[in-house]
Amino acid sequence: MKKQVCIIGAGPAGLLLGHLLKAEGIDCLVLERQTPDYVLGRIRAGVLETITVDLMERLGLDERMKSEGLWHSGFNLTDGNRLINIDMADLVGSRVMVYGQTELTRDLMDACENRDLEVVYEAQDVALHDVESDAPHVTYEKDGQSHRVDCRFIVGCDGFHGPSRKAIPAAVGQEFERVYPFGWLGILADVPPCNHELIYANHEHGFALASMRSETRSRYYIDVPLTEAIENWPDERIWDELAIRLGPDAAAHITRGPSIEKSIAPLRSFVFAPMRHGSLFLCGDSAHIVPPTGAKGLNLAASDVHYAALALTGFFLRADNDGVAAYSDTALARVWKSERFSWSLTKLMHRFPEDGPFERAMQVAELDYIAASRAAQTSIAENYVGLAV
Ligand code: FAS
Ligand code: PHB
Repeated sequence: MKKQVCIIGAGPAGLLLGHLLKAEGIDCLVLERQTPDYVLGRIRAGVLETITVDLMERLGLDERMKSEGLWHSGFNLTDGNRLINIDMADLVGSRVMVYGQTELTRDLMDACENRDLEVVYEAQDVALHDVESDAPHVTYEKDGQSHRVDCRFIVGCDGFHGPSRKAIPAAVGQEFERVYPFGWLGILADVPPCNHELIYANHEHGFALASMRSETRSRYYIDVPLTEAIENWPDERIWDELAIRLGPDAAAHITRGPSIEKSIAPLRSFVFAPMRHGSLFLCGDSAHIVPPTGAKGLNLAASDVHYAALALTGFFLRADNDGVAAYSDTALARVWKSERFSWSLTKLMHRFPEDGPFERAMQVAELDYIAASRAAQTSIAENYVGLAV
């Protein structure tokens, strides 16, 4: 089979890119190892920046998001003694959309047929070949048959554990990493949220986040040691801990209920450079991971895809190679700013085992400063809604 672009991975990055390229008439194919249900079964992101909303709008795929999603013009930081509201609408004239990654991925999946975007699910043993040449190819197994896709470019949208990043020689690639000493235990429950906006809490018991998927479905997180087993956390124990960590005001509004999903995700900051090598582009979690505190992971995948689509459209429609040549630096510039913001919010709102009284006093002083400074709040708001692409 011959395609202009072969995309590996049908998560949000792969599907968004597939739609953007098809919308420009560029012939592409998406290869996904899992089934559609498996991909939709992963509960991940919940907050969308302007860039992600704009891309869905540009693709004409924003109808359900606009009707079922929630615009949030603010969010909150608390350390039990106070609730600091970051009013994004007032501070930077912008807002975020609360709409689950599952729903966004479903909208992208449902629109594939209309746009004639071919996605091969359950494609096994995907392998990349000759990525340093102008004629790379991808091989995969499907239903016991071997398949080969010859293409001009390969785009690795296959997440942190996918094969694409590993196709870049170690001598070329550089890795930057910080692994955090805790994970996020998240629960999803069909109960109304305890607040109309998100609350991030730094409590002596640890971190907590009150988020949501709708006005009847809530998403909560607490941090737990990385070694923690989910079996040790029956629902009631999680609700008790949330009531303590979120503070008395929020606790008074928590509606308890059975969890419909419960999982622990490790926290990591990770960047791989370069994000293009020869005819291989990397987009999304295949090139970088952020701790979810800044709600940046999915949105960074969207901005990578935005830059990759511009570069590939320039190449195929205008024989312009500048975008391809500049892709890695352009994408990494925004990645590093989001990595910094996600790391700084994680440092501010979590208790690190190695921290002593001085570090704790620094957290309190920083929250004091944020509570009193419009400039500090504006900086946080500007980063949370998403920096310009
Ligand atoms: P994905 O991992 O989503 O998709 C990669 C795809 O490639 C998968 O479908 C996988 O099956 C496929 N694949 C892998 N190997 C393959 C192979 N060999 N062959 C073929 N296919 C292969 N981000 C936010 O912006 N906001 C949040 O609120 C937020 N909350 C989060 C909460 C949690 C608990 C977690 C874990 C993450 C959160 N994130 C959040 C980050 C998350 O949303 C990711 O950044 C996002 O899924 C990245 O999308 P992709 O790059 O498409 O990678
Ligand atoms: C979520 O709703 O899943 C969520 C929201 C904000 C974050 C992380 C996760 O920072």
